[in-house]
Amino acid sequence: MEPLIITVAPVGAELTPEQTPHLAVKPQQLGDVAARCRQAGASMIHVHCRNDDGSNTHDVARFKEAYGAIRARSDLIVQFSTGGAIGMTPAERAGVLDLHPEMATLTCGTVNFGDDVFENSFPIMRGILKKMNDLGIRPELEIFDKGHLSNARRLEGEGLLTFPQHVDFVLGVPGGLDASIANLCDLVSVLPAGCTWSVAGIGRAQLPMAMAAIAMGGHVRVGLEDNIYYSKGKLATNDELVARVVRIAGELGRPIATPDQAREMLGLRSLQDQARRALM
Ligand code: KMH
Ligand code: ZN
Repeated sequence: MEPLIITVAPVGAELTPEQTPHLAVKPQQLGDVAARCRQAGASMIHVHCRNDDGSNTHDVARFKEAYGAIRARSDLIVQFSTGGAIGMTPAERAGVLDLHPEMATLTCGTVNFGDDVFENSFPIMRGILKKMNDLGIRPELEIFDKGHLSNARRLEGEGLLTFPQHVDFVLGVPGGLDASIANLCDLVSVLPAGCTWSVAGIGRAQLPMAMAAIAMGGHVRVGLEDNIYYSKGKLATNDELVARVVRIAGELGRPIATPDQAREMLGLRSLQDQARRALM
């Protein structure tokens, strides 16, 4: 079976330091999480940043520090969030692309998000995607609802996106598509040919969605951004969540992708190639 790409999403934008002591707030803490998760079997990290007081920030300098701290401690694929937090402007969300991360998310439509609205109108999506295209940054398409795939097809029709792409199904957000095996199978059945996909189940759906993806040949996202518990009432660390996926994949005979294997599978440049280009 194809090696399994495990993405860790350790920070997110909604989690507060009061909810868990394991939230990485400072860039050095993010570097530490990256090292531990790499050791546990992750090949990609999805990055949000916080100020020292735990509040959200999409400050470019803070992301630069975080990128440096992650790279100093690991060879993980670094994927920046352009979703940010509710209330951030599109320009703020896209500003971190100037740091040339290897990948960045593109949420493919507006979705209710608890009592809030996570706004991704076509003008917002076009703006973020154009910037990614100009800078040569590969998107990961975030799909919170089935119609988001139709939106991605529309962006393809406008010439802003070509398929196949790497897609992440975020299932179980209150306001988005429920996390169920039936919904996951339905989404996979309408994916454009050749796409790779992962699933991020929210809350207690994280583990069953991961198990389904391993069995179906998809890939997995885990981490505190989506779920803070290891089991009922027991807080998790990010590396514990990664390690559990590795164990289950082992039982199912699915090998784990190294970051460089994952780069090859996703059509990204190797770290060596990136370093060579940086010197040119
Ligand atoms: N925090 C959510 C509003 C992403 O990172 O691309 C958006 C989010 C998606 O987390
Ligand atoms: Zn995110």
